[in-house]
Amino acid sequence: MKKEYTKLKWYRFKIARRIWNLEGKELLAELEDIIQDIRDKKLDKLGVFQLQLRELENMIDELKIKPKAKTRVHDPFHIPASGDGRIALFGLSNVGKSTLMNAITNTDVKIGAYLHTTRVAHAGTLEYENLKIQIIDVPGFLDFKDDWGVNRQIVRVARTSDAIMMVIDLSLDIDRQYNFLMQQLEDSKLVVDGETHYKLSIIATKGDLPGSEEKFSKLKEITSLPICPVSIKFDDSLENLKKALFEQLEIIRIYTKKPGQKADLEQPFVLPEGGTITDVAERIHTSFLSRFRFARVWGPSAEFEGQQVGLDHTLADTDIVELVVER
Ligand SMILES: Nc1nc2c(ncn2[C@@H]2O[C@H](COP(=O)(O)OP(=O)(O)OP(=O)(O)O)[C@@H](O)[C@H]2O)c(=O)[nH]1
Ligand SMILES: [Mg+2]
Repeated sequence: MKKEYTKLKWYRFKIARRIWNLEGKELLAELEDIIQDIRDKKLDKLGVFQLQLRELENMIDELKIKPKAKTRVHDPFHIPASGDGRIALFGLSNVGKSTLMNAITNTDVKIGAYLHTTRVAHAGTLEYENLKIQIIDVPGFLDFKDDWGVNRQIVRVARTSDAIMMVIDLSLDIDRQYNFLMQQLEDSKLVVDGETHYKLSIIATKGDLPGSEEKFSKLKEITSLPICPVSIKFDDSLENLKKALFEQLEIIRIYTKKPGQKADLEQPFVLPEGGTITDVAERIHTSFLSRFRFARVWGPSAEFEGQQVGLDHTLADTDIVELVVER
């Protein structure tokens, strides 16, 4: 089962990158192509892929029934993807989502000591050790009658992200927030029977306020999800958060070098965890696969510096790779 999930996780990584910036007919065609690919590779025989297939089919249905707009309407929740991964915030109003967003990205979203300050989605870029991580700040969930469809839009942002961070305020009622957010995840089928293929974890905010420690202990009791406690007042906690966000993406950075030259240590190739030499070769140029002779690896995945490896060698974060190909 674990193996199947890893396979699905990988596959989702590829899907996300294929459809990120597509809309309308292009998106429809790509979705159909992905479904075909799943069937061709017989992945639909694996239980965990069933839900993925249904999700893709639902997306196609939605696209097909959507009446054609005569004029292009600006959708304040549609944010084209950019960077090496995309993370959505997911929480009630006034819990500190925008405050965090401003603290860790290049954006300046309005913050308010009252409810429903943020009305549309905002994107910001978190620069973390040569990676650009896109963070999407959304309005807080409406926990009363949602006449405007805001909750559905928040879910849509989450669905197009690689990871979802539930934001829980440590100065408020923990059970109520947690149960409400879990309910939203289940209602929208982001979580089904307690299982999810979204990378899900919790940011616990306002750790500086009185009583937050007890609330944090309580939160740990009621969930097995990873929790990152933060306070806008503690810089260390914000640094921890950046690291947690990176880890949540489950990606690795691979630096390449040409034979006889120094490695480029600024522009990594970004692969899902478990990526191999094949993935790097494919990214550089398709011809690199057919011309491949061997590779040399320096870094965490190498048994010794400059180890000679083949195409199926599994890489680790911050490895340096040199590919030797036939001329
Ligand atoms: N003490 C303390 N207050 C915080 C912290 N983070 C945010 N706040 C305060 O919480 C209030 C709400 O912050 P926002 O960032 O606007 O909350 P939000 O989740 O974006 O709210 P909506 O946009 O309405 O969904 C503001 O008054 C912030 O100053 C924190 O770590 N500690
Ligand atoms: Mg906000």
